[in-house]
Amino acid sequence: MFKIYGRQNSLNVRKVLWMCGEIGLDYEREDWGRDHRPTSEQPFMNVSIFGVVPVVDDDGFILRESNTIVRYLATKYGRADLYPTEPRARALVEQWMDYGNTDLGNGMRPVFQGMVMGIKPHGLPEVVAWGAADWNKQMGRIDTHLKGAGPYLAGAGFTVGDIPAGLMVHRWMTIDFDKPKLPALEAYYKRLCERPAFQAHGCNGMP
Ligand SMILES: N[C@@H](CCC(=O)N[C@@H](CS)C(=O)NCC(=O)O)C(=O)O
Repeated sequence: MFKIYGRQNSLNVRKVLWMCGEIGLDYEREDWGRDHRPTSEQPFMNVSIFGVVPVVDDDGFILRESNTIVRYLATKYGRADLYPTEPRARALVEQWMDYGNTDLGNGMRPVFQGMVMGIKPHGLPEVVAWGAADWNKQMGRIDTHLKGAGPYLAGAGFTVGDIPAGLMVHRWMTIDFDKPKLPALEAYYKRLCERPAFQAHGCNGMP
């Protein structure tokens, strides 16, 4: 049985849960991380010394890094529709995955940690203001991209490239702060919200 270590309100764990839903993979999950058992406890350290969730155990094969786990599942289950094998098509999907984990998250972190979690130093007003401006700028770029492409980030079909960024879009839509109107982004979010696996692990009431 595929086993997932990690709390289900973690954005990175949600990527893996969403992917399992997309491919219909059964799993068991143990709560680890914030507000649950700390990842510094020995049973978790025995699985991963890195102290972050998610970690998965696929019949003894231990893997961490949410994006890597998502790609591993697509490859293992032969889902070239979600993760193409043709080099250019694959690179376009990976481009969105990398962006979703890097530039798109820089502004999100202070906004989420400051406005939702109340964690310092990100909670400092000037840091939150910087984060909001940067996050809005990145979302504006996705909106512009979607106007000339889409309906999904890498083109005509839903791919794993939509998973990290899709969860960021969900969080951006959910947190109440000053945001520009971005119609193409909004339409994209609505499209994602039609997917049962995203309803379960994306637009499910958790930011
Ligand atoms: N690069 C890692 C980052 C993992 C990460 O930062 N996970 C956070 C939750 S989103 C975590 O474990 N936080 C500590 C905790 O929950 O105790 C990945 O993508 O899997």
